Amino acid sequence: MKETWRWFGPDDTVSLDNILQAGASGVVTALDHIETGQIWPIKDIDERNTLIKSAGLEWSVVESVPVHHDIKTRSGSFQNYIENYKQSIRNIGSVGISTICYNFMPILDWTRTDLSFSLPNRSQALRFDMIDFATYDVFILQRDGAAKDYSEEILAKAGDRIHDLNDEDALRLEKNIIAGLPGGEGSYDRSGLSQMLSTFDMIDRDSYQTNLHEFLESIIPVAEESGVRMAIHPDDPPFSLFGLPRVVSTADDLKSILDVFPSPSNGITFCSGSLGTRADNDLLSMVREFGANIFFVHLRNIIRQPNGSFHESEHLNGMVDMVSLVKELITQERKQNRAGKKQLIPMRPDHGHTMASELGNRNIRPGYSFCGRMKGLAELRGVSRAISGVDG
Ligand code: DNO
Repeated sequence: MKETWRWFGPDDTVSLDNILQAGASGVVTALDHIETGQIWPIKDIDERNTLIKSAGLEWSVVESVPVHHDIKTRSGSFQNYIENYKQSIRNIGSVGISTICYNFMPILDWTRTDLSFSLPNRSQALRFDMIDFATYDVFILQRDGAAKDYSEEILAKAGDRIHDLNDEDALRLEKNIIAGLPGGEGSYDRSGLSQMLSTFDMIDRDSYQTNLHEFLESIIPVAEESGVRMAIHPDDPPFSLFGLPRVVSTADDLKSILDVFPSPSNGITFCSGSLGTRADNDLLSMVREFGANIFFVHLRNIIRQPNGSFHESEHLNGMVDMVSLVKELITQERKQNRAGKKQLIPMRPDHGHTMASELGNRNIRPGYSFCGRMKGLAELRGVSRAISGVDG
Protein backbone atom coordinates (compact mmCIF):
# COMPACT_ATOMS: atom_id res chain seq x y z
CA MET A 1 0.00 0.00 0.00
CA LYS A 2 1.06 3.56 -0.55
CA GLU A 3 1.38 5.51 2.68
CA THR A 4 -0.44 8.82 2.60
CA TRP A 5 -1.47 11.59 4.98
CA ARG A 6 -4.52 13.83 5.11
CA TRP A 7 -3.56 17.46 4.71
CA PHE A 8 -6.03 20.32 5.22
CA GLY A 9 -4.20 22.64 2.85
CA PRO A 10 -1.89 25.62 3.40
CA ASP A 11 -3.67 26.58 6.66
CA ASP A 12 -3.07 23.18 8.24
CA THR A 13 -0.98 23.20 11.44
CA VAL A 14 0.89 20.25 9.89
CA SER A 15 3.18 21.31 7.04
CA LEU A 16 4.07 19.35 3.92
CA ASP A 17 7.59 18.97 5.33
CA ASN A 18 6.11 17.47 8.51
CA ILE A 19 4.22 14.97 6.36
CA LEU A 20 7.40 13.91 4.59
CA GLN A 21 9.17 13.63 7.94
CA ALA A 22 6.36 11.44 9.30
CA GLY A 23 7.14 8.97 6.51
CA ALA A 24 4.29 9.43 4.05
CA SER A 25 4.90 9.76 0.33
CA GLY A 26 1.42 10.82 -0.69
CA VAL A 27 -0.99 13.52 0.35
CA VAL A 28 -4.77 13.34 0.58
CA THR A 29 -6.36 16.75 0.37
CA ALA A 30 -9.29 18.78 -0.94
CA LEU A 31 -10.02 22.32 -2.07
CA ASP A 32 -12.08 23.26 0.96
CA HIS A 33 -12.36 26.87 -0.20
CA ILE A 34 -14.62 25.84 -3.08
CA GLU A 35 -18.22 25.98 -1.99
CA THR A 36 -20.04 22.63 -2.10
CA GLY A 37 -21.74 22.22 -5.44
CA GLN A 38 -19.45 24.56 -7.38
CA ILE A 39 -17.01 23.39 -10.06
CA TRP A 40 -13.41 22.87 -8.97
CA PRO A 41 -11.45 25.08 -11.41
CA ILE A 42 -8.43 23.50 -13.12
CA LYS A 43 -6.33 26.47 -12.02
CA ASP A 44 -6.98 25.84 -8.31
CA ILE A 45 -6.40 22.08 -8.64
CA ASP A 46 -3.19 22.75 -10.53
CA GLU A 47 -1.93 25.21 -7.93
CA ARG A 48 -2.51 22.77 -5.07
CA ASN A 49 -0.89 19.97 -7.06
CA THR A 50 2.19 22.07 -7.79
CA LEU A 51 2.52 22.96 -4.10
CA ILE A 52 2.43 19.29 -3.12
CA LYS A 53 4.85 18.25 -5.85
CA SER A 54 7.35 20.95 -4.98
CA ALA A 55 7.48 19.58 -1.43
CA GLY A 56 8.50 16.18 -2.84
CA LEU A 57 5.11 14.56 -2.33
CA GLU A 58 2.33 13.34 -4.58
CA TRP A 59 -1.38 14.25 -4.44
CA SER A 60 -2.67 10.68 -4.23
CA VAL A 61 -6.35 11.13 -3.45
CA VAL A 62 -8.85 13.97 -3.45
CA GLU A 63 -10.73 13.67 -0.15
CA SER A 64 -13.42 14.74 -0.61
CA VAL A 65 -15.44 16.30 -3.39
CA PRO A 66 -18.60 16.80 -1.30
CA VAL A 67 -21.97 15.90 -2.78
CA HIS A 68 -24.50 18.72 -2.49
CA HIS A 69 -27.60 18.21 -0.33
CA ASP A 70 -29.84 18.82 -3.37
CA ILE A 71 -28.21 15.86 -5.14
CA LYS A 72 -28.71 13.66 -2.09
CA THR A 73 -32.37 14.61 -1.82
CA ARG A 74 -32.91 14.98 -5.60
CA SER A 75 -34.53 18.32 -5.07
CA GLY A 76 -33.88 21.98 -5.94
CA SER A 77 -31.02 22.44 -8.39
CA PHE A 78 -29.78 18.86 -8.27
CA GLN A 79 -29.39 18.52 -12.06
CA ASN A 80 -27.16 21.58 -12.11
CA TYR A 81 -25.10 20.30 -9.21
CA ILE A 82 -24.64 16.93 -10.91
CA GLU A 83 -23.36 18.69 -14.04
CA ASN A 84 -20.94 20.67 -11.85
CA TYR A 85 -19.82 17.49 -10.11
CA LYS A 86 -19.10 15.86 -13.47
CA GLN A 87 -17.03 18.86 -14.51
CA SER A 88 -15.05 18.70 -11.27
CA ILE A 89 -14.28 15.03 -11.99
CA ARG A 90 -13.07 15.94 -15.49
CA ASN A 91 -10.95 18.77 -14.16
CA ILE A 92 -9.38 16.63 -11.44
CA GLY A 93 -8.66 13.87 -13.99
CA SER A 94 -7.08 16.36 -16.38
CA VAL A 95 -4.51 17.32 -13.74
CA GLY A 96 -3.62 13.63 -13.37
CA ILE A 97 -5.16 12.84 -9.99
CA SER A 98 -6.86 9.50 -10.29
CA THR A 99 -8.81 8.86 -7.08
CA ILE A 100 -11.70 10.82 -5.55
CA CYS A 101 -13.20 10.01 -2.16
CA TYR A 102 -16.77 11.13 -1.46
CA ASN A 103 -19.64 10.17 0.78
CA PHE A 104 -23.42 10.07 0.71
CA MET A 105 -24.14 10.66 4.39
CA PRO A 106 -27.32 12.68 4.87
CA ILE A 107 -26.97 16.14 6.48
CA LEU A 108 -24.18 15.36 8.92
CA ASP A 109 -20.93 13.86 7.77
CA TRP A 110 -19.05 11.96 10.49
CA THR A 111 -19.99 12.75 14.06
CA ARG A 112 -18.96 12.08 17.66
CA THR A 113 -20.28 13.08 21.09
CA ASP A 114 -16.92 13.55 22.86
CA LEU A 115 -13.80 15.01 21.23
CA SER A 116 -11.48 14.62 24.22
CA PHE A 117 -12.27 11.26 25.77
CA SER A 118 -9.50 10.43 28.21
CA LEU A 119 -7.77 7.10 27.78
CA PRO A 120 -5.97 5.19 30.56
CA ASN A 121 -2.60 6.44 29.22
CA ARG A 122 -3.94 10.03 29.43
CA SER A 123 -4.03 10.69 25.72
CA GLN A 124 -7.37 11.76 24.26
CA ALA A 125 -9.60 10.05 21.75
CA LEU A 126 -12.86 10.66 19.91
CA ARG A 127 -15.90 8.87 21.27
CA PHE A 128 -19.49 8.28 20.23
CA ASP A 129 -21.67 7.63 23.24
CA MET A 130 -25.12 6.33 22.37
CA ILE A 131 -26.67 7.58 25.60
CA ASP A 132 -25.28 11.07 25.11
CA PHE A 133 -26.50 11.04 21.53
CA ALA A 134 -30.00 9.95 22.58
CA THR A 135 -29.96 12.58 25.34
CA TYR A 136 -29.28 15.25 22.75
CA ASP A 137 -31.76 13.95 20.19
CA VAL A 138 -34.68 13.34 22.57
CA PHE A 139 -34.26 16.00 25.26
CA ILE A 140 -32.24 18.86 23.78
CA LEU A 141 -33.11 18.88 20.09
CA GLN A 142 -36.52 17.38 20.93
CA ARG A 143 -36.88 15.88 17.47
CA ASP A 144 -40.40 14.67 16.70
CA GLY A 145 -40.65 10.93 17.17
CA ALA A 146 -37.04 10.61 18.37
CA ALA A 147 -37.92 8.39 21.34
CA LYS A 148 -39.10 5.56 19.14
CA ASP A 149 -35.59 5.26 17.63
CA TYR A 150 -34.01 4.11 20.92
CA SER A 151 -34.42 1.10 23.20
CA GLU A 152 -36.20 1.49 26.54
CA GLU A 153 -32.88 1.02 28.30
CA ILE A 154 -31.13 3.79 26.38
CA LEU A 155 -34.09 6.11 26.82
CA ALA A 156 -34.13 5.52 30.55
CA LYS A 157 -30.40 6.25 30.83
CA ALA A 158 -30.76 9.33 28.63
CA GLY A 159 -33.59 10.46 30.91
CA ASP A 160 -31.18 10.29 33.84
CA ARG A 161 -28.32 11.90 31.96
CA ILE A 162 -30.19 15.01 30.95
CA HIS A 163 -30.45 15.88 34.64
CA ASP A 164 -26.69 15.56 35.08
CA LEU A 165 -25.90 18.02 32.29
CA ASN A 166 -25.52 21.70 33.09
CA ASP A 167 -26.09 24.27 30.32
CA GLU A 168 -22.45 24.37 29.39
CA ASP A 169 -22.25 20.54 29.07
CA ALA A 170 -25.38 20.53 26.97
CA LEU A 171 -24.00 23.16 24.62
CA ARG A 172 -20.70 21.34 24.31
CA LEU A 173 -22.51 18.11 23.49
CA GLU A 174 -24.57 19.90 20.86
CA LYS A 175 -21.51 21.50 19.33
CA ASN A 176 -19.64 18.19 19.20
CA ILE A 177 -22.52 16.49 17.45
CA ILE A 178 -23.71 19.10 14.95
CA ALA A 179 -21.13 21.84 14.47
CA GLY A 180 -19.05 19.76 12.03
CA LEU A 181 -15.76 17.89 12.29
CA PRO A 182 -12.64 18.24 10.11
CA GLY A 183 -13.30 17.52 6.46
CA GLY A 184 -16.97 17.05 7.26
CA GLU A 185 -19.72 18.79 5.40
CA GLY A 186 -22.53 19.96 7.59
CA SER A 187 -22.18 22.58 10.32
CA TYR A 188 -25.47 23.53 11.94
CA ASP A 189 -27.08 25.19 14.88
CA ARG A 190 -30.17 23.69 16.52
CA SER A 191 -32.81 25.32 14.37
CA GLY A 192 -30.75 24.85 11.21
CA LEU A 193 -30.50 21.16 11.93
CA SER A 194 -34.24 20.81 12.59
CA GLN A 195 -34.94 22.56 9.33
CA MET A 196 -32.54 20.30 7.41
CA LEU A 197 -34.06 17.21 9.01
CA SER A 198 -37.47 18.19 7.68
CA THR A 199 -36.11 17.97 4.11
CA PHE A 200 -35.91 14.21 4.68
CA ASP A 201 -39.55 13.81 5.77
CA MET A 202 -40.49 12.09 2.52
CA ILE A 203 -37.21 10.21 1.95
CA ASP A 204 -37.01 6.70 3.32
CA ARG A 205 -34.14 4.23 3.06
CA ASP A 206 -35.22 2.82 -0.31
CA SER A 207 -35.67 6.19 -1.96
CA TYR A 208 -32.37 7.44 -0.55
CA GLN A 209 -30.61 4.40 -1.98
CA THR A 210 -32.25 5.09 -5.34
CA ASN A 211 -30.96 8.68 -5.17
CA LEU A 212 -27.43 7.36 -4.66
CA HIS A 213 -27.80 4.89 -7.52
CA GLU A 214 -29.04 7.59 -9.85
CA PHE A 215 -26.13 9.80 -8.89
CA LEU A 216 -23.72 6.94 -9.68
CA GLU A 217 -25.35 6.35 -13.06
CA SER A 218 -24.69 9.99 -13.90
CA ILE A 219 -21.13 10.35 -12.69
CA ILE A 220 -19.41 6.97 -13.14
CA PRO A 221 -19.31 7.14 -16.98
CA VAL A 222 -17.65 10.57 -16.69
CA ALA A 223 -15.16 9.22 -14.17
CA GLU A 224 -14.33 6.37 -16.57
CA GLU A 225 -13.70 8.77 -19.46
CA SER A 226 -11.57 10.95 -17.21
CA GLY A 227 -9.42 8.11 -15.83
CA VAL A 228 -10.70 8.77 -12.31
CA ARG A 229 -11.73 6.21 -9.71
CA MET A 230 -14.60 7.17 -7.39
CA ALA A 231 -14.24 5.75 -3.87
CA ILE A 232 -17.32 6.11 -1.69
CA HIS A 233 -16.63 6.47 2.04
CA PRO A 234 -18.82 4.44 4.40
CA ASP A 235 -21.19 6.08 6.86
CA ASP A 236 -19.49 7.06 10.09
CA PRO A 237 -21.00 5.74 12.31
CA PRO A 238 -22.63 3.12 10.07
CA PHE A 239 -26.17 3.31 11.40
CA SER A 240 -29.09 5.73 11.27
CA LEU A 241 -28.77 8.99 13.22
CA PHE A 242 -31.68 11.39 13.83
CA GLY A 243 -33.91 8.87 12.05
CA LEU A 244 -32.13 9.59 8.74
CA PRO A 245 -31.44 6.88 6.17
CA ARG A 246 -27.85 5.69 5.88
CA VAL A 247 -27.10 3.52 2.86
CA VAL A 248 -23.32 2.91 2.90
CA SER A 249 -23.01 0.94 6.12
CA THR A 250 -22.90 -2.79 5.40
CA ALA A 251 -21.57 -5.37 2.92
CA ASP A 252 -25.02 -5.45 1.28
CA ASP A 253 -24.96 -1.67 0.87
CA LEU A 254 -21.50 -1.77 -0.72
CA LYS A 255 -22.52 -4.60 -3.01
CA SER A 256 -25.55 -2.68 -4.24
CA ILE A 257 -23.35 0.33 -5.01
CA LEU A 258 -20.89 -1.74 -7.03
CA ASP A 259 -23.63 -3.75 -8.75
CA VAL A 260 -25.72 -0.81 -9.88
CA PHE A 261 -22.94 0.41 -12.16
CA PRO A 262 -20.11 -2.11 -12.49
CA SER A 263 -17.07 -0.20 -13.64
CA PRO A 264 -13.33 0.10 -12.98
CA SER A 265 -14.21 3.63 -11.80
CA ASN A 266 -16.88 2.64 -9.27
CA GLY A 267 -15.33 1.67 -5.96
CA ILE A 268 -15.01 2.23 -2.26
CA THR A 269 -12.91 3.78 0.44
CA PHE A 270 -12.39 0.96 2.92
CA CYS A 271 -12.55 2.68 6.30
CA SER A 272 -11.87 0.10 9.01
CA GLY A 273 -12.94 2.41 11.82
CA SER A 274 -16.29 3.29 10.27
CA LEU A 275 -17.24 -0.19 9.10
CA GLY A 276 -15.74 -1.74 12.25
CA THR A 277 -18.21 -0.08 14.60
CA ARG A 278 -20.86 -2.57 13.49
CA ALA A 279 -20.24 -5.96 15.04
CA ASP A 280 -22.06 -7.58 12.11
CA ASN A 281 -19.58 -6.21 9.55
CA ASP A 282 -16.97 -8.91 8.86
CA LEU A 283 -14.10 -6.73 7.65
CA LEU A 284 -11.87 -9.48 6.29
CA SER A 285 -14.60 -11.01 4.20
CA MET A 286 -15.55 -7.54 2.95
CA VAL A 287 -11.98 -7.00 1.76
CA ARG A 288 -12.05 -10.37 0.01
CA GLU A 289 -15.41 -9.62 -1.59
CA PHE A 290 -14.71 -6.06 -2.72
CA GLY A 291 -10.92 -6.19 -3.11
CA ALA A 292 -10.90 -5.30 -6.80
CA ASN A 293 -12.86 -2.10 -6.08
CA ILE A 294 -11.06 -0.89 -2.97
CA PHE A 295 -9.39 2.27 -4.26
CA PHE A 296 -8.47 3.89 -0.95
CA VAL A 297 -7.99 2.70 2.63
CA HIS A 298 -8.46 4.44 5.99
CA LEU A 299 -6.91 2.46 8.83
CA ARG A 300 -8.21 3.13 12.31
CA ASN A 301 -9.26 0.98 15.25
CA ILE A 302 -12.19 1.11 17.65
CA ILE A 303 -13.52 -0.36 20.86
CA ARG A 304 -17.27 -0.74 20.72
CA GLN A 305 -19.86 -1.42 23.40
CA PRO A 306 -23.02 -3.48 22.95
CA ASN A 307 -25.29 -0.40 23.04
CA GLY A 308 -23.67 1.13 19.93
CA SER A 309 -21.20 3.42 21.73
CA PHE A 310 -17.55 3.27 20.69
CA HIS A 311 -14.27 5.12 21.01
CA GLU A 312 -11.25 5.29 18.76
CA SER A 313 -8.48 3.10 20.13
CA GLU A 314 -4.78 2.80 19.23
CA HIS A 315 -4.30 1.72 15.63
CA LEU A 316 -3.09 -1.75 16.54
CA ASN A 317 -5.09 -2.29 19.73
CA GLY A 318 -8.81 -2.57 19.35
CA MET A 319 -11.59 -4.76 18.04
CA VAL A 320 -10.36 -4.60 14.45
CA ASP A 321 -7.72 -7.29 13.91
CA MET A 322 -5.45 -4.78 12.18
CA VAL A 323 -2.62 -7.17 11.33
CA SER A 324 -4.96 -9.62 9.59
CA LEU A 325 -6.72 -6.73 7.87
CA VAL A 326 -3.48 -5.27 6.48
CA LYS A 327 -2.44 -8.75 5.36
CA GLU A 328 -5.73 -9.24 3.51
CA LEU A 329 -5.47 -5.81 1.89
CA ILE A 330 -1.93 -6.56 0.69
CA THR A 331 -3.09 -9.93 -0.65
CA GLN A 332 -5.86 -8.22 -2.61
CA GLU A 333 -3.50 -5.54 -3.86
CA ARG A 334 -1.11 -8.20 -5.16
CA LYS A 335 -3.94 -10.06 -6.84
CA GLN A 336 -5.00 -6.88 -8.62
CA ASN A 337 -1.46 -6.10 -9.64
CA ARG A 338 -1.00 -9.57 -11.06
CA ALA A 339 -4.19 -8.91 -13.02
CA GLY A 340 -2.40 -5.93 -14.58
CA LYS A 341 -3.44 -2.97 -12.41
CA LYS A 342 0.08 -2.18 -11.21
CA GLN A 343 -1.16 0.30 -8.67
CA LEU A 344 -0.58 0.55 -4.96
CA ILE A 345 -3.70 1.25 -2.91
CA PRO A 346 -3.31 4.58 -1.09
CA MET A 347 -3.71 4.13 2.66
CA ARG A 348 -3.80 6.74 5.37
CA PRO A 349 -3.66 6.43 9.14
CA ASP A 350 -7.16 7.62 9.93
CA HIS A 351 -7.22 9.84 13.00
CA GLY A 352 -4.82 9.68 15.88
CA HIS A 353 -5.01 10.42 19.56
CA THR A 354 -4.17 13.82 20.95
CA MET A 355 -1.04 13.29 22.98
CA ALA A 356 2.35 14.62 24.01
CA SER A 357 3.00 18.29 23.23
CA GLU A 358 -0.34 18.63 21.45
CA LEU A 359 -2.50 17.93 24.52
CA GLY A 360 -4.45 21.05 25.39
CA ASN A 361 -3.66 22.77 22.09
CA ARG A 362 -6.96 24.13 20.81
CA ASN A 363 -5.69 24.48 17.25
CA ILE A 364 -5.44 20.73 16.72
CA ARG A 365 -8.26 19.45 14.57
CA PRO A 366 -10.14 16.73 16.48
CA GLY A 367 -8.76 13.36 15.36
CA TYR A 368 -6.06 14.98 13.25
CA SER A 369 -3.16 15.54 15.62
CA PHE A 370 0.35 15.27 14.22
CA CYS A 371 1.84 13.07 16.97
CA GLY A 372 -1.09 10.64 17.17
CA ARG A 373 -1.22 10.12 13.43
CA MET A 374 2.55 9.82 13.19
CA LYS A 375 2.39 7.06 15.80
CA GLY A 376 -0.40 5.37 13.84
CA LEU A 377 1.45 5.66 10.55
CA ALA A 378 4.66 4.29 12.07
CA GLU A 379 2.85 1.29 13.51
CA LEU A 380 0.90 0.60 10.33
CA ARG A 381 3.98 0.92 8.12
CA GLY A 382 5.74 -1.54 10.38
CA VAL A 383 2.94 -4.06 10.01
CA SER A 384 2.74 -3.51 6.30
CA ARG A 385 6.52 -3.89 5.74
CA ALA A 386 6.70 -6.97 7.93
CA ILE A 387 3.90 -8.61 5.97
CA SER A 388 5.27 -7.62 2.55
CA GLY A 389 8.72 -8.83 3.60
CA VAL A 390 7.54 -12.19 4.92
CA ASP A 391 5.51 -12.95 1.83
CA GLY A 392 8.20 -11.75 -0.55
C1 DNO B 1 -13.24 11.61 9.04
C2 DNO B 1 -13.28 11.33 7.65
C3 DNO B 1 -14.44 11.97 6.90
C4 DNO B 1 -14.39 11.47 5.49
C5 DNO B 1 -15.38 12.01 4.56
C6 DNO B 1 -15.32 11.28 3.26
O1 DNO B 1 -12.20 11.65 9.57
O2 DNO B 1 -13.10 9.99 7.41
O3 DNO B 1 -14.25 13.35 6.88
O4 DNO B 1 -13.21 11.87 4.95
O5 DNO B 1 -16.61 11.86 5.09
O6 DNO B 1 -16.06 11.90 2.30
